[in-house]
Amino acid sequence: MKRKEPIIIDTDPGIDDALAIILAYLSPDVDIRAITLTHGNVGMDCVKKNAAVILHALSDNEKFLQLPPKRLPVLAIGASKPLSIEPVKATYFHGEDGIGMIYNELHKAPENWEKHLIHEEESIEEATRWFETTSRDGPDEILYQLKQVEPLTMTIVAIGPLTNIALAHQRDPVTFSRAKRVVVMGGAVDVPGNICAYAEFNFRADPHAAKIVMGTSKGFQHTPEGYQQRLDLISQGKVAPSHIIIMPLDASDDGTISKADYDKYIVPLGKSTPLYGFINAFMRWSFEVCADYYNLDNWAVYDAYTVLLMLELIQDIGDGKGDPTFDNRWEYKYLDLTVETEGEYTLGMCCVDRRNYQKDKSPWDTTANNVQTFLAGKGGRFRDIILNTIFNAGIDI
Ligand SMILES: [Ca+2]
Repeated sequence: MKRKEPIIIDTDPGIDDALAIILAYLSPDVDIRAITLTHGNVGMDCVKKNAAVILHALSDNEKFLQLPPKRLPVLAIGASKPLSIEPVKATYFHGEDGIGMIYNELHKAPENWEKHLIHEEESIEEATRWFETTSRDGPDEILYQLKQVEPLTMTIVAIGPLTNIALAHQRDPVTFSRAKRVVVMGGAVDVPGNICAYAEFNFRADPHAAKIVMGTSKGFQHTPEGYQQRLDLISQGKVAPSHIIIMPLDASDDGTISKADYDKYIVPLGKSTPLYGFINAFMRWSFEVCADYYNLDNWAVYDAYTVLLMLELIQDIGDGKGDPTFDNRWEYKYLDLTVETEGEYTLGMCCVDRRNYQKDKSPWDTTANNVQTFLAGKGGRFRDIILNTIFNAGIDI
């Protein structure tokens, strides 16, 4: 049987988080070991409910379609606030409930969903669970999962503010460096921000955490030698450089679903399965917001696009080899990139030294960060893969 990539998804669902989790869950190449929750688009109470409801829709769907059940992911509750600043939210895009105001009429949350989140709740039988619980918090769950697998084999997909990821690194940097890579949705490098003029939401929502996570890339080399050096350091119980990847707003043009495709492929599915009923309940909202707020007839699904990038990176074990066609599909650079944590107008902004002199020294620190930064994706595959993987559209790719 083909090896599945073990992954952890760190998330703040969130409408595009919902689609990202569903895409990862239905992709045959990955095994979601844990979902760790962070503050972000909405507060932790809504994040917990939305995560429970997303996983319930997936589990309900498996039963409805009589599919073999998957290993249940662990749902771990993480940071409810940023490291150093006051929380910010993105209810303007996601709705007050974080998922398109669905719970009053469009989609009922399962009964007792709150009880399912309580660890060691004995009244809930094993067979009726749709996720596993844990006494560990989000950062500890990340570290726990990384210890369960061989070094440099587990990917973390971070699609919310980076608080849990930064805390995991701070609590145990050696174990943290066992991650194969961390694929982050975040930042705005050469384009304007979204939550404010200069910053993308996830980096603005916890700039200190984003700076810490970018800093773990110091010394990273995407080469066979760099890969071997990381393995050697970990086997000696030392901290190894982390492979930090960001999918900033720059790269998102290709990660969209159009209203026309939504109307053609998704709306007609209605409530024909539990999953389609759920997706149709929240997706309607995103197209309304895109039209009303941004005057756009397509929706950039950043978090799900980040999952696509993660999927296309799987073949690369961390030595920079892997799929030889990868570079035809993505544009990226390795940047000494850090994040503004003090600015009055620029909190959460990506800082990159674009000067073409003084390259012997990083302007930010004694050692340069080395963040693999994706600046463009090509080919419109995202739309095809989403439509095929989730909606069985049968499009030739
Ligand atoms: Ca998110």
